[in-house]
Amino acid sequence: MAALPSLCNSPPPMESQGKKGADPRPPSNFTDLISTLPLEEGWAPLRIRKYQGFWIPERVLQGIMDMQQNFKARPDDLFVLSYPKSGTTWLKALTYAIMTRTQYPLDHHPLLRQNPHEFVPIMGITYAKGEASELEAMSSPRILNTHLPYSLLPHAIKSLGCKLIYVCRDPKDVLVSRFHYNNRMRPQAMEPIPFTKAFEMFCEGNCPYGPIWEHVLEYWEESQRRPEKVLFLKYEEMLGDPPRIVKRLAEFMGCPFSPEEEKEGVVEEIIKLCSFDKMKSLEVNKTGKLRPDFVLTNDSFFRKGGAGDWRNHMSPEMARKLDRITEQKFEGSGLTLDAVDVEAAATNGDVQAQA
Ligand code: PAP
Repeated sequence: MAALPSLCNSPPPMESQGKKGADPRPPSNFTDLISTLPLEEGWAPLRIRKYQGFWIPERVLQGIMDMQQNFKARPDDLFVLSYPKSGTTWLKALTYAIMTRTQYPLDHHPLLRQNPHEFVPIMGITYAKGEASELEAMSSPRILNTHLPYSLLPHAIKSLGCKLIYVCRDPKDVLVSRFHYNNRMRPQAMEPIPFTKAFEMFCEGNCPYGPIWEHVLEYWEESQRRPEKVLFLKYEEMLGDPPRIVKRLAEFMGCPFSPEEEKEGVVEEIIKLCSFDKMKSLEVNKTGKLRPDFVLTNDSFFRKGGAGDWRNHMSPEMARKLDRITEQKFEGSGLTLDAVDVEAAATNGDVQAQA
């Protein structure tokens, strides 16, 4: 296999990085400020607070404020960004597999033994745990993740011109995914959130990291201004043409596939390794947990996959209402969510994530 450019040569396998345990540096104390921010409790057990225009889960807010002030970006950092439940886990797996493809044979890849979130840490949670030193201990180039909107990213990420990859998804499927994920967080004694209530909160923008439309638009606009630094992807496009997206990702990351790699089927191997069915079938993703104190097991990241599950949850009126909000919010931006393609495919059954 041909030698790869630098970004792909020295991967950061998290399994061997940093030491576990608390960061000796105490997190900054922002609790007074946090208690004054507007609170939404409808997504219990999550509590979300409105901070700089977006609803951020209270449990990570202090970590996020700490991160905004103290995160030390490196010019070769790569960021995987998304509104939650938009395809983050898949994008993490793909970027990590692309970056490390010469270090590990794809049939013995670490992604077969560990969940993608272990290789691409969620920065806000790491800071909230007081473990920022783990990020500092990672070797370059790092792949890092946050659900923060563009306007709330630590300034250094922008001023250093780090590369950003954003994935968005049809808001209707995002809501359905969030609804199930949130209900799984609830202790058994708690009634599930009724879907109609989740729908209302989502439409109001009162949803973790919401409003979704402003979140998506901020990255969309930045990708139009700086296409060489900000890659904007759609989950439905990833489902529709994985080879094109995987090649596009590798080019953007600075490690395109060589003609030999393409001939050897490396692109297809990566797609297969990171596919929904493969990931869901792995023992670590059936029973494993990201951390012992995390409420959910890894299987909660692999529910159904694909596009169009909103049809099983929403009336046509609800779907039209949500689509209308999306159209109004995106009007004039040049962004569409390819609702037509998804519609067409969905008439033949849901668009399923590829095996
Ligand atoms: P996160 O924000 O908690 O990290 P995220 O990975 O963004 O979640 O989104 C989860 C969704 O991606 C789930 O959708 P669903 O609830 O509609 O099923 C999950 O099934 C889907 N997903 C996870 N991995 C893959 C994959 N490899 N291919 C396609 N979809 C995937």
